[in-house]
Amino acid sequence: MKRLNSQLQQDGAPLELILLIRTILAGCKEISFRVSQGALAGVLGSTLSENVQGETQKKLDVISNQILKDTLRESGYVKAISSEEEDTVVPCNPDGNYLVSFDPLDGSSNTEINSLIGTIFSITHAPQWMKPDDPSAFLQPGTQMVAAGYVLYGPSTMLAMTTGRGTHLYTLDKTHGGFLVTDSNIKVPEDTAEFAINASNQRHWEEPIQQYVKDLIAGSEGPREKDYNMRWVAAMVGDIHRVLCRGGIFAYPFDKRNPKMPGKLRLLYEANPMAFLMEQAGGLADTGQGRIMEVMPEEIHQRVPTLLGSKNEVLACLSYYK
Ligand code: AFP
Repeated sequence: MKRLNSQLQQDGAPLELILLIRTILAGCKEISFRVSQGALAGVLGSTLSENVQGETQKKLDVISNQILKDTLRESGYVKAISSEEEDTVVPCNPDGNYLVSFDPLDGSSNTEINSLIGTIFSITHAPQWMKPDDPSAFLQPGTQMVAAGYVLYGPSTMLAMTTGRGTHLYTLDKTHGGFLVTDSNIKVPEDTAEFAINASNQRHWEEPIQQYVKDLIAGSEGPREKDYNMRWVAAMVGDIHRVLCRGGIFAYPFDKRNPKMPGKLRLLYEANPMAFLMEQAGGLADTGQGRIMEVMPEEIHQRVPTLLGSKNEVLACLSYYK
């Protein structure tokens, strides 16, 4: 099986980017180990603190964030990082050539039930003019990403990653500690009969998504004329992994509850990296108003509505917005 380095070289990734990706993955391997220790290492449960988004932090959120922060700071490749668990950007090496954004532990509410969780990351070039503590350099649209991926801590530890030359799946071989390519250039099926949405929020949705989901649930007796199945992992990494592997549509749509929070998912740490992976696998990623990767961020913790997945199903969903 092909190793990570060979795949990245084949895809034309420059040496420094390869070294940076390997640094991120070294951190993820440590997170994978900590996660697998669970209650034995006393890492489950919440801390007494909240992150900048007002969410109670789990112990593993804090541990995972610290591991990635320390690893990236020491590497020298990175000028600054932004993390879902940090109030503002974290300055690193003033001469670093890259910026890294990450959600250190997506789906952390799943830690207590030993269910799917993961780390999501994206990488962009660091502008020359940028001061390491200047958040404005992170306000680039997703089209500027040079790499993005997630590591899924499931029954196997898996990596999905793209450098803009297709999306590849890797599995961590714990016998020698390397990620091996187990599926290259994956293609998301264009059609699907599976959707993922938190239906308990239905009363807060806008009209187009209300009608779309109503028609999916109507199944073969409704206008879509086929029966759909629903799945919800409550961790975007788990839901997107399923969609990448066998198709589907994942939606966290616009929500009328709080105008300052039009969607739950964060543009930099969740929506953009997943959109890059999805598009590189032939799927679509939209907010309902346009391509996710073209959204110009206004602040690092910005949230956006998300519709991602099988091409024809996302197009069908978008037709309700027209
Ligand atoms: P956490 O990282 O705070 O656990 O949130 C996970 C997440 O942002 C995303 O991964 C899920 O799709 C979504 O929240 C699930 O949220 P609800 O099930 O609460 O709607």
